[in-house]
Amino acid sequence: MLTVKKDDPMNRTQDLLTSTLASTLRGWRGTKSGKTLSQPSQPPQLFDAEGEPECRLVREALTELELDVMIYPCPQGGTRHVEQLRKLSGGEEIPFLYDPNTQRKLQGAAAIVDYLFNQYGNTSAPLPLVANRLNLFTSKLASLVRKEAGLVAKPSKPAAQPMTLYSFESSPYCRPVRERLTELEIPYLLVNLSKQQLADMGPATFRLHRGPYRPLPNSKREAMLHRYGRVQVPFLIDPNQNLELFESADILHYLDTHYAA
Ligand SMILES: N[C@@H](CCC(=O)N[C@@H](CS)C(=O)NCC(=O)O)C(=O)O
Repeated sequence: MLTVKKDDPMNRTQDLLTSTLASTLRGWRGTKSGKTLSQPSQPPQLFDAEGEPECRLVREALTELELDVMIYPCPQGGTRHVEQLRKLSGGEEIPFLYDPNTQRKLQGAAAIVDYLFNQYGNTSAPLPLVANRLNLFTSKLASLVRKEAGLVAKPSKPAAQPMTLYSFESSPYCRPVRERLTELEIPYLLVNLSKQQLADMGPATFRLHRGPYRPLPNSKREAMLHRYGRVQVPFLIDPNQNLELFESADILHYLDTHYAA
């Protein structure tokens, strides 16, 4: 049983408020998607930093396409994935996407968002998601309200195997977890669990529709419900410690306890 020390309630409230504000500044992009797409046989690899404005636009597109992706965090001052990034891209700039399914390599939010929609959505990127000046500006504002969170590396111990995080981009509870994974340079499979219907709306404990919760058939949500008994994000799986954990405060405490140096 994991013992969990609760964060200072004031800090926690402030954290959730600014996270909600960040999502509001982006108009809650990165919340919904259509029906579950078939996932490519290997997840694309994204070299990312949670607090970096261009990276946010890429992750919003990934949520709206409901695509899973391997995240290699590259915060400022980080070292763990820089060599891998340099080998693939020839430089150190993020966001950078490598798609092992097509061998395509893309640099920058504009090229990546465009590629993802064409390749996996069979359409062009909708205006609210393209990396134009307005979207970059509001993404910068979202980063500003989160200050340096998810941007700068902290001393950390390596995770031998990548973790898995169930999340969706705009979730105010998931953002602090993704920020911490970035700061600790922990690679993870980001499972995007977008909202696909009215019944998915609202917090897990207070859904906006009445009656038992029924995710769309053959969706990732349905698979999660069957496997783990509930659909709630964030949900972290750490194969290194054989651990599965709900609740953002518990996940943050766990990461700090086991991986911060
Ligand atoms: N107390 C939980 C709250 C988590 C929560 O309510 N997450 C929302 C997303 S922001 C959720 O899972 N909603 C249900 C859904 O997306 O189906 C935590 O801190 O992790």
